[in-house]
Amino acid sequence: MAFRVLLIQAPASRNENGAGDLGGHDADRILVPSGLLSIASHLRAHGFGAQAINLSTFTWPQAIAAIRNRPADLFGLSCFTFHRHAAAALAAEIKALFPTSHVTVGGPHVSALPLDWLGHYPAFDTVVIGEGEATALDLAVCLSEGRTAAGIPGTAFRADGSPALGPPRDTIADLDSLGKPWQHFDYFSPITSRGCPGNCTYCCTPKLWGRKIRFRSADSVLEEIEHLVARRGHRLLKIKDDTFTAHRTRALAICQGILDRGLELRWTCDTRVDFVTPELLAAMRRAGCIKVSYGIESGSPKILRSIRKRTDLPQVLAATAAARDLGMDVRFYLMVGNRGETPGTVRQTLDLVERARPTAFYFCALTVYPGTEEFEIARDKRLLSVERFFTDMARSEFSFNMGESSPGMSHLLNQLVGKLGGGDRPYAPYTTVEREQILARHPDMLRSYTDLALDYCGEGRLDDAEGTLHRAAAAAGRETQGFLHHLACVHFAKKDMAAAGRFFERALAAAPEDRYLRRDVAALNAAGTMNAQQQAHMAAWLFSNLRSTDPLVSGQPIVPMPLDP
Ligand code: B12
Ligand code: SF4
Repeated sequence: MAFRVLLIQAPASRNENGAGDLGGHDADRILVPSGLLSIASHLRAHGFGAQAINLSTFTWPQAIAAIRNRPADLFGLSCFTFHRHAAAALAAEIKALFPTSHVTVGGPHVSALPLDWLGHYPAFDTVVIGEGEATALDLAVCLSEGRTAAGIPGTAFRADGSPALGPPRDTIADLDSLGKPWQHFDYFSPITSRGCPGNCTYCCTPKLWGRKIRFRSADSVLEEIEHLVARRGHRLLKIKDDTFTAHRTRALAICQGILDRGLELRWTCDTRVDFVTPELLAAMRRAGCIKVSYGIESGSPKILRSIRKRTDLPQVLAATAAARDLGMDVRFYLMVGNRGETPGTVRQTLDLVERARPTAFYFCALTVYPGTEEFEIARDKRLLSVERFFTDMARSEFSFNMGESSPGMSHLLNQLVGKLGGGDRPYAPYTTVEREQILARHPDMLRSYTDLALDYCGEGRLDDAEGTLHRAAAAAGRETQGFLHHLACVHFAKKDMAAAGRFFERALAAAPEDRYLRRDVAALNAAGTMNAQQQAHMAAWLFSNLRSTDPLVSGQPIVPMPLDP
């Protein structure tokens, strides 16, 4: 029988109620196990029929049921810190169900603690440390040939019952040589590079990926984007590199390639304020970038030094102003509770938000992960030990106030994290007047028109919206699919059903695979005849769809469903 490999993203916890622990269904927190998809594709490219299933939104009983029906010779789990207990428990279930199978695990959490992990959990046979594709392939080849898995480079394994380390494994020099996940799986979050030029004290990227950043070529990234857009109908992609713009000329080539290939999509990315320029942001905007998220962390120069962020406040203000000048959404990732934090430095952070005016921010308390410098510091201060990651079952993660220890500070942090933490907080949205000014400054950028048109729609100025969209088509020199989709919705809101129908039809003819368009058309077809109130609701729904930055993934994450097609 062919050797069977099953790769698994475990649920968040042993919960009975599904995705509650994932912080709701915020689209930016939907777990797409890109690492597993990459490994599965790589194994497939080398002849292994690897399957991947995403159980991140499953309840525990659903997860067990999914495993029970899928026997394999090699099981591979992915492990973040937050779901380490669930990953360990799932492995124990797997071993009980399939005692002769080999169970391995990889990911940022176990890569930092490979020997401890094996020492605590007998259900795991090996740990894959760091980058997993080449190591997983070696493991699959060894096991399928009936050889021992002991001593494979890049793993921890058991030697005479005791955990031991294999030799280190070199990182993969040419990322284009890896398998192509887009040919096998449906997802919305490409990863186009590995590593980061930063070396922040709270982050495990430097240890996991090394300080030398590696990039896929622009051609490979464009092939992926084109496939996801044209074949899978995604019109909204979230590029999830640590620092997407680290290689300026590559980022420019990707933007130019999107235009050259005539790809119509909206996309977002994460980066650092010291790796953008107004010119690069303009190129990104032209290519459909709607949002850029910056790792800001703090508004205090002292804190930025203490976490080794290597950015300064003028850079934050300049990078935000440059993105706002173009009408892009700007999200700040912020932290509180870092070493040196005082009520005064927290206020500096809040002041920075006020001065810079991002369109959203995301506050987190300092969380200490293994494999980071903060972990070493917390351990030296006896605040945290390796052992607690295994024994403290109550906590998914460990957040600390490493700053001033005072009742005033605790009160402030509780208030802040309680009030502002736990997800995106919208802030300083663009006004319609600002949108008009942006269009006046950037009449060559199609997003300037659609954003303004949607603002007009929100104010019930449907004629203005229609006029703005026609100006967009004139500026583009053609009726783009996005134009047709927007115009169909405007006509629907104007109760001109015949025109709406015609525009929807033309939009579908231009892009039959577009899942956003198909969703809207299907909903309209299913709705049948509507009274005035229902029609108004439907129009509002259509406009909110056009604005939405939630990727549309069939069945994920609301309905538990494997990612494997
Ligand atoms: C995209 C992303 C997300 C996405 C989706 C995550 C996902 N993939 O499922 C979202 C936005 C949802 C997210 C959320 C969070 N994230 Co996040 N995220 C990332 C990011 C930027 C990229 C992940 C990725 O796809 N990488 C690329 C792939 C190829 O790498 P990989 O997944 O690590 O897999 C490789 C190896 O690890 C290994 N491997 C992994 N699994 C397996 C399994 C087997 C069997 C084998 C053999 C090998 C193997 O091989 C893979 C291929 O080489 C990483 C940073 C980074 N650069 O990796 C952070 C990161 C993974 N996130 C992190 C954190 C902390 C979080 C949050 C807790 C943040 C928060 N406070 O809310 C949440 C947790 C999720 C939740 N509860 O909602 C940390 C994890 C630290 C830790 N020890 O757990 C990271 C490492 C960032 C950092 N540097 O600190 N995240
Ligand atoms: S810039 Fe971001 S990814 Fe890079 S080391 Fe700092 S926190 Fe980690």
